[in-house]
Amino acid sequence: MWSLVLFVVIGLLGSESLVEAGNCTIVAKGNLIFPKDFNFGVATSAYQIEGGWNADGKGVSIWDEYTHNNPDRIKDRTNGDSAAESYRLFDLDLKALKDLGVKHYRFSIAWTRIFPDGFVHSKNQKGIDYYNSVINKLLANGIEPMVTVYHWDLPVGIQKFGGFSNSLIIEQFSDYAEELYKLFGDRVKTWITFNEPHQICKSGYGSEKTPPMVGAPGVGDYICFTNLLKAHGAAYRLYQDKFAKKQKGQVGITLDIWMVFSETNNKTDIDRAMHYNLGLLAYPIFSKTGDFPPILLKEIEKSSFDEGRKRSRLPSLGEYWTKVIRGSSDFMGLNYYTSRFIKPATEPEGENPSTERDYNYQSQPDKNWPRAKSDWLYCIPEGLEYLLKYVRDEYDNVEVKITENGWSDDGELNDDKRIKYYQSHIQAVLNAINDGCNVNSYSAWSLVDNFEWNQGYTEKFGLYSVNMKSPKRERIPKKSAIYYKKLIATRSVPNGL
Ligand code: GBH
Repeated sequence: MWSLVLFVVIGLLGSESLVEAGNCTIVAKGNLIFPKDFNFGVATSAYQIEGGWNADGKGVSIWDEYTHNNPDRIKDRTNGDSAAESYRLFDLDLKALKDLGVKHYRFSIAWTRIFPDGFVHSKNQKGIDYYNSVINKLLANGIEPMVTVYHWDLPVGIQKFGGFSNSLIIEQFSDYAEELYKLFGDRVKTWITFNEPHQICKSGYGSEKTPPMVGAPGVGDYICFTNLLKAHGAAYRLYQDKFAKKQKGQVGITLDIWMVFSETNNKTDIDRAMHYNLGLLAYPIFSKTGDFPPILLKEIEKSSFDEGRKRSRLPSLGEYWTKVIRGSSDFMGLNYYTSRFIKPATEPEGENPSTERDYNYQSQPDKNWPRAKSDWLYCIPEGLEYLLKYVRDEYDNVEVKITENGWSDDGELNDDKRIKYYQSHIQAVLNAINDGCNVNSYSAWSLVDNFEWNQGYTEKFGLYSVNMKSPKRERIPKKSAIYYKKLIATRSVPNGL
């Protein structure tokens, strides 16, 4: 029923009008004030801001190793060795957070600061002290910590055993997560196990773009997804069994998704594409039946047999794990940045095999959509509204937190395009709420300019600029910081400054 309504809505708007509307603005619909229980915050991740890569007993992560060994793979040959120096200068971040008036701060913990070689016996008190101090200072200032357990910086000591290609990751990750619950769970009430499985698995295992550079398309990525889902499920159950009663927190996962529009408004294409991108991770956790979406299991098994394989490249999770993973999240974290138009491929897409070939759509932005500094990032706020409605209808109106959303540029202080992006996207969230979507949290990416992975410091996402020339790393508010502060204070979406 709901999906029929969605189809009609998309049908009515049509791709024509969408393209016309695709100018980074969106019309307000309904109530103009955010509900009382809706929270605004900002997000960062450890490797991208902390620096202090070997300070106080920290171990080496795959991003430390990768940037040190392959400087030419980073656009400006930089790394996260010092970054915004948040390890040394957290008080500057705290001041910015207070200035903004955020209700929560989403940050990640560097596994290698807690367990330098990845395993529990290598515990490092100084790393623990650092996060205790961050958490205590946040709480003392009325800011709730929202903690990502894993944001891509796997200890090299864990990668030695295969990382996410070995099912050992299930116990390795849940041992680490258990220690975090024990150490910080009296104060941290919102946990995110993994940030963006798509990036972890497709980039690092399906391709060689990021560490550990496995490069096994259509196979390595699915092995990684499967092990990651199991590790997530195990870490969720552990919290329920040992901590939930006393600590009363929530545990979720953050999925990254580009919304899709069909050039022909074909609902079958949209549904199939959404199962392939969001559903691959969301369906096992949030659907009524669990396991991977049936269409993926069927189609990928068939391709695998056609390729002469003995078994599917994406096997079912099986009875035991289906049960562990189904329902293993108290909310769905979503990182939304952008959207694409899709149409069925005329020639097979990508290498054989690969997730692209399994997906089998041509995917492109509309030529009128405004583009950020990042070549993949176009401003299309309609995508966020549609995504939230899609999740409402497909996943029984599960609780959603927007855990990232943001815009890149050269780092200018007069960042009017970033303001336009935030204005339109936060309005899209409010429209979705007015339409019954169960979303209660928004985190802007990012608090400060930081290390943008392979793009180094050439693409800036911060509300605050960081003086990278000075050891003091002064934070300077951009125009967008002042805009976001006003938005938070008024709990509405101001029309500019
Ligand atoms: C999110 O990824 C991440 O959670 C965050 O860490 C990141 O800074 C932010 O968004 C902005 O990108 O340079 O070859 O690794 C969103 C997906 C991941 C897409 C990085 C672009 C760059 C490819 N982005 N990716 S590479």
